[in-house]
Amino acid sequence: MERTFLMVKPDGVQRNIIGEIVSRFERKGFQLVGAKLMQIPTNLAEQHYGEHKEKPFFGELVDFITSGPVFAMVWEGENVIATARQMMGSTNPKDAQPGTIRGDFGLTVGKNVIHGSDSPESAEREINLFFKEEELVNYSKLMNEWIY
Ligand code: DAT
Ligand code: MG
Repeated sequence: MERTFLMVKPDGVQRNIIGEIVSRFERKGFQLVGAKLMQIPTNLAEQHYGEHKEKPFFGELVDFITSGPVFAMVWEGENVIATARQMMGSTNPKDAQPGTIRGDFGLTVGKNVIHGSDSPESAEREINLFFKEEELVNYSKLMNEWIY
């Protein structure tokens, strides 16, 4: 079963929408297999956003993601990587459709509420960056018979 890394960013935590965001993925049918509230150290932030290190906004991005606690999660389900990206909406909330997380809760690209892996390779890399194997839980839910 496919897994992805999702993270409520510091703005989402401060705005009390962790529950709202978790609820959307639960209701969709995905299964939570790991989660923690954490303060990201600078070196982890720089690694996580390594692909953007040449971008003009890199410093701002690292400052923002380390500015307060985040809620890091691993979710599992069929096609979860691409579907979670669709549920998040476009990177810039001004372009994100209503009904998506960024479309419903964000206004500016700097504070866009949620992070989600964009490919199987980034999902694997990011899950391993944020979670140890023993922090992820393998379990089955009876409800899955009504989803799959
Ligand atoms: P996404 O988070 O949708 O995967 P990304 O990987 O291109 O988007 O960029 C990572 C984060 O960097 C994004 O969530 C917000 C920030 N960002 C992206 N483009 C930006 C820009 N032009 N100015 C400021 N911040 C930007
Ligand atoms: Mg990205």
